[in-house]
Amino acid sequence: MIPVRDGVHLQTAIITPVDQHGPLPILLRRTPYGVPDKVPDPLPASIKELARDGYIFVIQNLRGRFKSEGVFKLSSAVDLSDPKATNETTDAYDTIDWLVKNVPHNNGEVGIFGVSYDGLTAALTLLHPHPALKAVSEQASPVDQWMNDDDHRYGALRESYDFEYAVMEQSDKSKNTHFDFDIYDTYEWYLHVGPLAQLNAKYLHGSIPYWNSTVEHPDYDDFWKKEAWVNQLHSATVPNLNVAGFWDQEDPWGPWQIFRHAQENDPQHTNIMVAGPWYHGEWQTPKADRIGIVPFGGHETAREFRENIEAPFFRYYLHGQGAKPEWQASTFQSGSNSWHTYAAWPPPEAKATNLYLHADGTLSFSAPSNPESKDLSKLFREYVSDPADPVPYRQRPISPTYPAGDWRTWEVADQRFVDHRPDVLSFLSEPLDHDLTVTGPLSAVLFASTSGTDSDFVVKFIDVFPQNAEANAWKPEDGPKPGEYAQSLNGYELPIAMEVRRGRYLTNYEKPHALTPNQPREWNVPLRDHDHVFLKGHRLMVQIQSTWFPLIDRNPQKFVPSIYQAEAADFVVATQRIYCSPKMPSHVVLPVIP
Ligand code: PG9
Repeated sequence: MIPVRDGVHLQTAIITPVDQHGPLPILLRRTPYGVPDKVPDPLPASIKELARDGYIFVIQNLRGRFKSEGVFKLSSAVDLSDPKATNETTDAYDTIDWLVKNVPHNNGEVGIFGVSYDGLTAALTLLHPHPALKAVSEQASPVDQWMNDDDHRYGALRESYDFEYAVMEQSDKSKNTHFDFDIYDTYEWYLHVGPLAQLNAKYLHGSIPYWNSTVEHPDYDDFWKKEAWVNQLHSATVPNLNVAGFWDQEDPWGPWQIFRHAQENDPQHTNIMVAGPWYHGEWQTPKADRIGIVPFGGHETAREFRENIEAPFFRYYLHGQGAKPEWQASTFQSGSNSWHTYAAWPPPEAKATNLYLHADGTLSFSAPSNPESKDLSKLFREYVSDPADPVPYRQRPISPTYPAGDWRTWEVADQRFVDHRPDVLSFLSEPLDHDLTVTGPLSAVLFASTSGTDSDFVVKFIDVFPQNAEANAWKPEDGPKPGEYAQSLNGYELPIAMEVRRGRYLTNYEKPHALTPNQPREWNVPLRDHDHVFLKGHRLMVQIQSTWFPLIDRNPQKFVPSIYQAEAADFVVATQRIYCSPKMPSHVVLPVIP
């Protein structure tokens, strides 16, 4: 029980190697999920490579979780101007101070690392690092829960995630609680719940503080701005290995923001970025030789990352052995299935290239050239979006988020399951006649209108595999076993980048605005950083839709002051148009490597 500045004690497990006797560095992890009560045997894959170098591993429960005293606020807010305040930055500082003074045989050098919440607590040390802290590896840390990552996407609420996560961490101090769904398919359950206010009215009754804060603060107000801790970071304070997954279903964005903020002032080149084709934390699994059914060409990407990047990083900064990484970014590039290093990210040779949506449902690198014709069918495509029949974000039945089930890999799910719904528009290219390498940040520009006064647009950018991408596993004469036919990459529609924008926040995040019905306007949709090769023979696809449920809460499509107070009658059908004309050329912007 380690004391911190306000007298609170934090429950901490300290695991010291029995076969290494010299002074050793400390590797700290701070978590809300519980510390081990005995030494794990065998050691988890995630620390096997590190353990070979010799560390004193320290794992601590955050204040208010399990036996740690105090209150768990599920908060990233850090106020450095208040000397009496405690937060995850000060708790880490005080813990490190105690550890270097009290743990026998430590060498006075500390590292901190972890994934997701544990990554967040690692990252928060960057705001005011203890002098003994010599290396950080934040991995999948969120940075601004209104703008992106776990809880929202540019203000659009991640309904199922925010709700289920808040229940998990704030129902009971001494455990991780899984919400008890009484309908197997959570898509059906959330639809039955109805407007969002019903979640508190019917189930939580105001008992979960973080959920209450979420619904009390729909807009980007001071509450969320204080949570957005990364805006206080403007230099590389401690060497930091940022790690992100390209298919991270929770925190794909934060690590890139931390990397970019620290990059503002990094004269020693100690702020580096690693990204791979992973789901949330997949780099901690034994191998990661695939994600879902998509293989990585025989690479064990997780083991390779730990052996060749993570362990050498801590070895250099905490043991003083080996070489400093020379690169600024390293990725495992999907499609080509190969490791790459980049002297700068994004690579300067990447050329922004527009891929245009056409009204006949095709995609191409040539802009729409038809003169602004009177034939409306040549100017736009349209669909009807009905909040009563939302597009599922993955194949039903949809499992609860926790325990994780199919949640982990939904971002690589084959999008054929929705590409013929009348409320999903698909745009498809010809097969590529050469490999297309896309490295760096992607974005989309839609020219779109709605007949409503508020609305969402979801953009999905997809790699369509050829119909004969691979030989099927079964013998033609035997045929596939039940379920096996779908376990093939033939014709697979693999999402590479996906994002949602909510109309009410197009002009201003702090103050929502109604849209003007049927008036097309520009929607900018950031699609994050990627590194993928679309192979020769593959096609490119863009899908557009206006619901993504229950991942994103349903937009009523009628402007109301707060969607979280909307009533059933506010949810209306809307006609959505995507413009594909010379004056309004909807397109995706790709960073293409020549
Ligand atoms: N994505 C989880 C989380 C991190 C930080 C805040 C809230 C949730 C996690 O996996 O830990």
